[in-house]
Amino acid sequence: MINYTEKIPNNVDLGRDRVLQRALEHWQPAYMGWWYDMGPDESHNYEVYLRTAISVEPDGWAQFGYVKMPDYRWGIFLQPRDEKREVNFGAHKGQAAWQEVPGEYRSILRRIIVTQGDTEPASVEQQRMLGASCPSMYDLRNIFQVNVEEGRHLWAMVYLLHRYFGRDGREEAESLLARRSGDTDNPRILGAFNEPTPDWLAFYMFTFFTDRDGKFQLCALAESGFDPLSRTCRFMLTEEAHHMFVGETGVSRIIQRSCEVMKEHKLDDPSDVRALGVIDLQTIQKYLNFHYSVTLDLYGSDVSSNAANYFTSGLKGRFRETKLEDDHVLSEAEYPVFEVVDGKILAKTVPALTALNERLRDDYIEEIADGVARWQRVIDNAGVPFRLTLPHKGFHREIGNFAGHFISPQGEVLSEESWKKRESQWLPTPEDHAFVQSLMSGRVVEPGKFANWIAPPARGVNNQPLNFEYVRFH
Ligand code: BYC
Repeated sequence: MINYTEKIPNNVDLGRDRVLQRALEHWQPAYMGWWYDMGPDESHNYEVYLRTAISVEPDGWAQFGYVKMPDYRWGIFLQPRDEKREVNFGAHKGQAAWQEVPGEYRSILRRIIVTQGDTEPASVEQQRMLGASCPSMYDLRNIFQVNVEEGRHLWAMVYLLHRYFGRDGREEAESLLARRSGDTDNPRILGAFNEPTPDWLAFYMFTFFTDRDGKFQLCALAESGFDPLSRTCRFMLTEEAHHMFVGETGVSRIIQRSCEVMKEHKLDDPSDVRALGVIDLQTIQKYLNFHYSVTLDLYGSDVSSNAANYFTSGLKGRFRETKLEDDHVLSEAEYPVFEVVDGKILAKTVPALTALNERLRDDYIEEIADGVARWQRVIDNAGVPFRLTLPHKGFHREIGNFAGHFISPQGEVLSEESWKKRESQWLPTPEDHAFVQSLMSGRVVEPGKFANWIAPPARGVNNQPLNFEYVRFH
């Protein structure tokens, strides 16, 4: 029997909600079973300097201390309710925000919540072997922080399923623990969450690119007229920011270290750079191309009636919906999308309502471009003549109008044959992966020490020094 207020910090009155307690009595042990099987490998006895959210107050959402991860207090938090909140877009604009699920939208709402929820355990599964090759104790602690918070984000979606969707919700919550990233019979729902995350460069790229899809999708769901979903996503966003920080600074530190070595030894040929035990910038560009293109697919088709329905129903809004100055109904508005016609990429105007996936993807691309520009500054400051570029939106896509076409990073439409010939210049090859992994053959865990291929961060976690014992192994 679980002691709810002790074990599960929450602001949803769990101590008095018998229905929710009964649902969790079954699910919580299954979740722990999943964590033992699929959570970070061999980590169960480590004590990790983690932040735990114990309330939504400013001093409650980031409590730091040593925790064994299976004892992490996965909590259930919603941003406090605004009694005056309304549905802010779509056909129900102006109605009071819904506190219960509108009957007619039950199944599509459940589907959105399940799709969101499915990504959270998937990412933990993708990252589970990385502890064995961490570049420092600081980085090891950070990946564990990301993992426990993805676990909490699963709890957040499961709370909604249990509390608002009855038996169907309980079944979906169980299925979230049954699917497995990359499994051929029972894979995770969305493409990028079935790709392996085989090394730390891939991990940082994933948290920079793919966690940022998480941010944009959560922002769109935070606009939802279904108030509990909105409030849940708002609180999740506070945690998501740290995951993107880990990714951005991780890649930045790798670039910095490579540039330092290139400068010191006055060389820029990739094989010379590799010989000195750091990652050449060409390989970093290839990883960027991969993670960016795979993540662009996560936004769905450029023209989507699903997306139009989600919006018109008031379930999923646009990025910063309430800050946008238009009618929030989009009955007349148009939006450009691209398609490949006779070997050319042409813009085509479509009803904005159907182009909402594309619009969110464009908002995302804008933010990504800023982050890549910050990486470029690290290269420029080192005086290394190399430019990191974002590939064309159509490059290496499997979902939407570009799927089935062969677009180069520069945006040329190629034949399959000529694209395939150059693929190894654009995307990481098995040899590139083998090289990156050869640098990460063991873990670096002496406090204050960092692997040769990455620079130390500017500062430690929660004002602790860099040589702080972030993980105690026993
Ligand atoms: N892979 O009309 P369309 C995060 C399917 S990440 C495979 O374009 P829609 C996180 C689609 O399901 C954020 N299948 O799709 C990050 C549909 O199937 P049916 C996760 C795909 O519905 C890091 C069909 O293709 N949250 O939080 O407009 C670590 C037609 O599609 C994919 C969400 O995604 C794909 N990439 O848009 C941890 C928010 N894309 O109907 C966590 C919730 C599409 O033919 N999800 N399909 O069976 C949604 O809003 C929508 O489901 C999507 C897709 C935007 C993803």
